[in-house]
Amino acid sequence: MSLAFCSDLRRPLPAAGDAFDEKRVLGGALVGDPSASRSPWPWPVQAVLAPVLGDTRDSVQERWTADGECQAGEFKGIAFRRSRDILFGVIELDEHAFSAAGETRSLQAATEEAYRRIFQLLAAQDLPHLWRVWNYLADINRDTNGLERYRQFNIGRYDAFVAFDRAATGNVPAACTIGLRQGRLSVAFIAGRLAARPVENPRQVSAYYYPAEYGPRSPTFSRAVLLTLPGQASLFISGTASIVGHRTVHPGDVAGQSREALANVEALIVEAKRLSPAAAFTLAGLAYRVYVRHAADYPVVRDVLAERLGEAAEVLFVQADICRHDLLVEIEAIASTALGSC
Ligand code: 3EB
Repeated sequence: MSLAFCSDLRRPLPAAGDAFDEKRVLGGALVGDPSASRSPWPWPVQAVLAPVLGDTRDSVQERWTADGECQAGEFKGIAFRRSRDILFGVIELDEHAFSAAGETRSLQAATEEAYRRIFQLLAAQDLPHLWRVWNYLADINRDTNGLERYRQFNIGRYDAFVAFDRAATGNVPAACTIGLRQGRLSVAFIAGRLAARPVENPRQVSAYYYPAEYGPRSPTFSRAVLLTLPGQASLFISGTASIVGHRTVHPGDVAGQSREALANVEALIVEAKRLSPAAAFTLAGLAYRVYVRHAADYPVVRDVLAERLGEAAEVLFVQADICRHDLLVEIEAIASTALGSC
């Protein structure tokens, strides 16, 4: 069993139509303006409609590949593909469809429904362990009905975990939850037969223990998860920001926030190596997706990262909103060097 990540950020991916490659593809993402390349791929793709920064292309494609042949499926609006041991899926929901009479928090309802369907699918497919989730929603920092939309999202996510008797602390997936200008609620995920190990950051309060000042329900995610497959250790680092303890640090200082977020990523690598001493994770060897709130801050963020990671690191910069209004940058990463080829 193996899982590989690849991106066309630095070199073109094998084209669809290559029969061998296609069979092993689980799914992927298209980050940027999708108009040029409206999913010609015969596998589930999460469209992340957010401007790509610092690249001449309008969009970048990413792909997850398994070591064996995959089968496609559809379940209650979830497009998925699975190998024997790993499943990638995408669900998009129109929250307006959840604004039934009396239901004022339609995003919360849509979120709970998306996660309920995911948990039903994973049970039906007998691949119960949710490893990594990518959440995108419009207007993440806007208040509606007296509660910020990110906080509504957190209630819906939490309620679904509890409704399906899943742990809401400890053994929870790695995740990111990011705001876009428009579009439906979009949730992509990777799950599998084996449990991944959660990794927490000693510099931060676990998100699932955040105090109530950040919302009525805490966010349900791990700082990272470590996946140990035969001959392979993979690390999924969640969206990581300039938070120490549970507080935002360096408000208004995008360079300071970039350095602090990197220090948090580094702390997670140290933790991951402590848990899996044989794994060769390095800061420069990860594949990054970096969300920058203000496009004008991009050169500062790029320079701070280049200073720490070197110019050769694989970094995709995207303009998007972060879940706290005072956060200017968020960094997520995958240990792609430890993964197989695709
Ligand atoms: C933080 O550390 C920053 O709610 O799924 C990072 C990663 C953040 C995931 C989520 C939120 C989430 O709290 C925000």
